Amino acid sequence: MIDADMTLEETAEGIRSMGIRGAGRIARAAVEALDVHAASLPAATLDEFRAEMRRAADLLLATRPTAVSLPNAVRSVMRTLEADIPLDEVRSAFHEAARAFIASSTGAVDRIGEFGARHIRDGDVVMTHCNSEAALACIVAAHRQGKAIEVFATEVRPRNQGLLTIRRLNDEGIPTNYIVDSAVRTFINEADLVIVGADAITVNGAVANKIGTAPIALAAHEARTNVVVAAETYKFAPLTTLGDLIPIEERPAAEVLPDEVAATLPHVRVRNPAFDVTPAEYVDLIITEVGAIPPSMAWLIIRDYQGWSIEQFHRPFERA
Ligand code: RI2
Repeated sequence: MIDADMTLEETAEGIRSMGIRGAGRIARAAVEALDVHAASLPAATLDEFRAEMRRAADLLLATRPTAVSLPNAVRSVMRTLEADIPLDEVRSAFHEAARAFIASSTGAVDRIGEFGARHIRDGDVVMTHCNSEAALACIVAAHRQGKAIEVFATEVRPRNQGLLTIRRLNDEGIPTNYIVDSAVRTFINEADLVIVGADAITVNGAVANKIGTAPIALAAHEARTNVVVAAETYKFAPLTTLGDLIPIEERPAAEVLPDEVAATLPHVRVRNPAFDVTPAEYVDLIITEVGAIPPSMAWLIIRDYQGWSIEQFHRPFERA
């Protein structure tokens, strides 16, 4: 959901509470919020404008740590503030960059769908996990091409994003099996292909995605079922080239166990990581909007499509 009427604080809270979720949607919502905020800022000087926009960017960046789409998107628009030009021109350059990011982000999902559908054959059974617009774009495009496909979609404890997925699949008229997360190994032999999204992809091709993705990839590996990751180029994490790790968000315990139940279990600690990391060796292909690559080529995306270079390291926001 991108809502131009939401304030910066409302968007930040929406991302934090997962009312706005999904790595691509988070990125677009953050950029939209910055764009709206920039337009309403009464800043008199360029320095004032930059300072307030940095505060706004920091607020959004602090919401969720794992999806690298968020800092990548924020960085891509905040770069326009570095130009040494009059305030009015900086304002319009920022606005243009924000609109361009949002348009290219939605365009990327369509392209991924187009490319990804080519990997789904008539009669295939596809397993997916969580609710990824990029992964769903592939599945829906294959279905719209007239291929008779069937889907296994997981429930996705504890936030049940699987419900969003099965609603979408149902609306498209795609035959779908809804399974609990722990039933993945039971059904993996019925799947021809696994397609999932990504929150972050490291320079060595490892994929951070919704918790439960790594066990699916492991089961798929054992069953000799291909695992395809559908991810826009801005899901690749440039700072992993410098040795940074992907921070894995651990969300509130109450998402797993109600507080009143937890209160009766003083020796029990609930662990609730929102993501896990699938090693590159369990990923067959990453489909981006610029084509499909093996995970071992992740660095090329960071270098050639994000324009990442070590010089940027010292610029403002580069380590946001
Ligand atoms: P798209 C989601 O995270 C899921 O992990 C999903 O696979 C990933 O973002 C990518 O989603 P969450 O926000 O960008 O539900 O492909 O924690 O929509």
